[in-house]
Amino acid sequence: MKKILILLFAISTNIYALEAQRVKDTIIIDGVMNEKDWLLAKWYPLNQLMAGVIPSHEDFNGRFKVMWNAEQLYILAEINDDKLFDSHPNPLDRYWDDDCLEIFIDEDRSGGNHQFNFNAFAYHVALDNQVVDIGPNNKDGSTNFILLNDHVNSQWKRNVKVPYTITWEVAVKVYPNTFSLSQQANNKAVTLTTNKIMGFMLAYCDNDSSDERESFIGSTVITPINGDKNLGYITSDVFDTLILK
Ligand SMILES: [Ca+2]
Ligand SMILES: [Ca+2]
Ligand SMILES: [Ca+2]
Ligand SMILES: [Ca+2]
Repeated sequence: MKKILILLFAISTNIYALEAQRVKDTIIIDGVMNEKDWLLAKWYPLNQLMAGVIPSHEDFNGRFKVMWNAEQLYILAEINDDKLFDSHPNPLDRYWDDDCLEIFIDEDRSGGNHQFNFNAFAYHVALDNQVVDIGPNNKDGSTNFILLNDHVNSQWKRNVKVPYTITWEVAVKVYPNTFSLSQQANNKAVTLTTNKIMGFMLAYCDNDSSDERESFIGSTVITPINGDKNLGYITSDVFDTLILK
């Protein structure tokens, strides 16, 4: 009984939420983790399989940190991937089947469907640092893949020593659900503040040579629906909670 009460308390107060510490100085997005600020943040694992096969440690392993200031979120991802693979030359073509870092953000933590709207964002950051999400359908009903490169600034570098770890530094502007493709001039990122709560999830699509991605691994425990855990691109209900400290 006591255990159940503690669990209910934990769920209701989100003590298991991810925490982002505030940047005190400056973080330079250059794929080099030498800022003192990064030492203030704790590592979170990327170890929850959402689709494909469980990778071996050599195939893929990763972890990340999150920080913030008024202008943007900062993400540091350390990725070990034995083969970098980008087989689709068009950045808008099946980008999820190439290696990419995927950042899920629900600014107001509303939850709900975001697949063809901006209730939440699922930024796919490709190896060329271009950023793709899906907007409202085109007039002919086809899917509208869009580049949102001005939302996400990222750089990555590989270490020169085995296992040649990738350090991927990212700055993300946080846009509200009022973001519009037709009213671009009115789009404004929100100013972030202490104690703000957002929906958040980080993931990596690992493909080494296959037609479809081999493993899709995220930060969040997802309860499967009909055996399927790959739900984050459809609904922000499955995102984690991120608290700005
Ligand atoms: Ca840096
Ligand atoms: Ca791999
Ligand atoms: Ca939302
Ligand atoms: Ca790979």
